[in-house]
Amino acid sequence: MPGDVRVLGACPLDCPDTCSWVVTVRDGEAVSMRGNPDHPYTRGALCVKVNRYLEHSRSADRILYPLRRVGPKGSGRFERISWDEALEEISVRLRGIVEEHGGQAIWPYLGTGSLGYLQGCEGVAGRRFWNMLGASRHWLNICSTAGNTGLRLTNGTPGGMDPENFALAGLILLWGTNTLTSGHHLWKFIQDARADGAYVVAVDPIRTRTADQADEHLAIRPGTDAALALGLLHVVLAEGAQDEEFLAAHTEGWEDFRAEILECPPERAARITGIPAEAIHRLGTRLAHTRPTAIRATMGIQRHAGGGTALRTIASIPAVTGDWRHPGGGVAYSTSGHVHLAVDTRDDLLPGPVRTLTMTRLGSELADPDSVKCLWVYAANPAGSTSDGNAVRAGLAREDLFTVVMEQFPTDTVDYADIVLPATMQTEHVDLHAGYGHLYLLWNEPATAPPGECLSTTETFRRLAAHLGMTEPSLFASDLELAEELLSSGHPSLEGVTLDRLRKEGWARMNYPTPFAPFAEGFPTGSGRMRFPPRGKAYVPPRSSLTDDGLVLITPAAHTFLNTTFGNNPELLRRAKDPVVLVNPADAAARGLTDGQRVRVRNAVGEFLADVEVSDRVAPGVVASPKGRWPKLSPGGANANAVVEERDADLGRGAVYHDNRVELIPCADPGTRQYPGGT
Ligand SMILES: Nc1nc2c(c(=O)[nH]1)N[C@H]1C(S)=C(S)[C@@H](COP(=O)(O)OP(=O)(O)OC[C@H]3O[C@@H](n4cnc5c(=O)[nH]c(N)nc54)[C@H](O)[C@@H]3O)O[C@H]1N2
Ligand SMILES: Nc1nc2c(c(=O)[nH]1)N[C@H]1C(S)=C(S)[C@@H](COP(=O)(O)OP(=O)(O)OC[C@H]3O[C@@H](n4cnc5c(=O)[nH]c(N)nc54)[C@H](O)[C@@H]3O)O[C@H]1N2
Ligand code: SF4
Ligand SMILES: [Mo]
Repeated sequence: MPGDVRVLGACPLDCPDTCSWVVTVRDGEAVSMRGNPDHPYTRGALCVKVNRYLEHSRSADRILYPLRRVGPKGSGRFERISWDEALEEISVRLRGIVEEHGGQAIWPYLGTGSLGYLQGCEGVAGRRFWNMLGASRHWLNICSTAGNTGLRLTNGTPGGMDPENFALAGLILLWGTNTLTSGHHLWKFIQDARADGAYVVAVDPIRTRTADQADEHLAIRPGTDAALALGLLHVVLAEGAQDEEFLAAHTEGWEDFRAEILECPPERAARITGIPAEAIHRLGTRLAHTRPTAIRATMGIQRHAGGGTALRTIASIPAVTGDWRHPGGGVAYSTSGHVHLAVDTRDDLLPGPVRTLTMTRLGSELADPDSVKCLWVYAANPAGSTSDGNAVRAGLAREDLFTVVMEQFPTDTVDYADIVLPATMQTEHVDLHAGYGHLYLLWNEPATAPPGECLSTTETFRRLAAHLGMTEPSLFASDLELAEELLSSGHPSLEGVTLDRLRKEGWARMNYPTPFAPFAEGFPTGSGRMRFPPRGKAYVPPRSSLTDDGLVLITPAAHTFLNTTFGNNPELLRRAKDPVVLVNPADAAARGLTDGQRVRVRNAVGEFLADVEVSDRVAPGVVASPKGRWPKLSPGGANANAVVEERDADLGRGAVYHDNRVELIPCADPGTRQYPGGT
């Protein structure tokens, strides 16, 4: 229509694809949003979730004004207050807490609701403000840290292949990743490779929709991937297919690692992984003779006791085969390691050394009444997304805890807040983004004015700093100044990428060659050499392997939600139906369970309710129930995190969402449901 304006933006969600979107604005209203057809990775498509983003931004339950609690904690009863009242109450409380208990009694709990460098976690929004108060550090370990740490130990960086180069591969391993659900834009590149004859293998305990589309599916026992990697490499060595030249020039620790491989023939790997030895042998032979081989592993694979090591050992494969020489060969986990924006958290503003608090330990940390006095939650929904949901809620219920939540929607976490601050959504604020599944930077220009009195994260912290009488100039940098600063690192990958250009064009590829073989000439490890796992450190078994009691629960990405984001969208909830737990026919029969029957999924830490879906998509001994449900919108008022233990993975203090044992108990009381707009 004449007068329509096209505004370019970026999807802020925790998804590797970081799509470029085009919003059409008519008379100040956003009337449509679609994937940018000009963006080489987005290629015109968003996804089933974000296709509803505009509708979601206009939902009736959007939080539009600052709120103060009037009911008991957890009740979600609030009264509207002004921003001035909210800032005043917060200032008084924060000052009191700092004076009485020290700044470290404040926990700034930032999640992955936005990956923005201004508004979200990639730029650690708010950190300069928290440094002024001497608040505790926050370790965002909930998502990818075990794998990141494993890859840093191996390659010096979590960065690896350019996912676009999957189009060049002859063999593709989709290893612990559900591409068609949790980052589907890679699929087009996989299909390009297939058109040229590539063979695609999915390695996943679940026969996912991605596994359905692969040429072969290996149903691995959860948490045993490193053993599979060793078994495959055993075959590569037996075939004499190791790249001696690459090994000599670019690696260290090969002799030890070689000995480790030789101790794990396919038969041994088969016993550990549950994959038949012949299948390991066949795939090992393919791997030995197919250059380039591309491996896609994402975060699901590292949510186990040995998850960091799994990435470390898998990342050793292309160093043995020499795949890193070739574009289209190697491992793609997260391209974040290739992003060199200048994030300056100004830690020099801290009054002294401070402790670090770990996201997945929220429940136990809050259980200590002397530790945390103020919990400040932003872009996070811990009551729905964090381990040991019951402990989290018990902690949030503490009367003496001052809880502030910056939110867009009335989540379970919001229900426990003392003060709620209304937050803008992506179409209403400025941001700068980099994908973790591609090599582009994206600019997000706001398409509309914020509704009600919503403020962006940056603006909220600027107002707080002013209200507290702070004068440090860097606390008041404007969004555009912050963006300029981020782009000013001087790193060669950013040469020619200016703010002007980003604002005009919406996105820019970082300066990496096309095609890209990041480690063809060496690794960013200091020595320049890739480091194989030391002797005895190539496989760490999952916790679930320590006992045979019960069933191993995997809580993977839901197709219709993004973590708990969209968990209140009526249409997506309708499509998702009631929570299910996939159970193998043998396990169902052993427990007398039938399809559709509601069960308690239970262990020592808690329980949630789900309907049994009898299915051979999971092997005997494994059950699966997708993440992302809002507890208060679920039968029984709990989601899968009620049975996830507070425990760390081997590296990076990663979370263990897929490494818990449960039992299924028939449920006499079906629980209540309160879906918005439902019955
Ligand atoms: N639709 C949708 N998309 C999402 C998300 C979402 O919630 N919904 N979440 C986003 C987030 S937060 C992230 S971090 C990313 C990446 O998140 P993903 O890596 O996609 O995470 P998961 O779905 O947990 O795991 C991927 C696959 O790994 C499998 N898996 C679990 N344990 C093992 C194992 O031990 N070995 C192997 N081989 N496979 C295993 C699971 O069965 C699952 O199919 O996805 C993002 N994309
Ligand atoms: N059982 C189980 N649990 C899991 C996982 C699993 O595999 N299994 N995966 C884990 C993973 S990978 C992740 S990343 C975490 C994610 O866990 P969280 O970081 O808690 O992310 P979400 O659950 O999506 O909640 C994000 C909230 O931020 C809000 N939000 C979005 N944008 C903004 C903004 O700009 N400003 C403000 N103030 N708020 C905003 C959204 O409305 C939403 O309520 O969940 C983890 N939880
Ligand atoms: S969630 Fe992922 S696939 Fe969907 S629009 Fe956002 S970046 Fe794209
Ligand atoms: Mo994540």
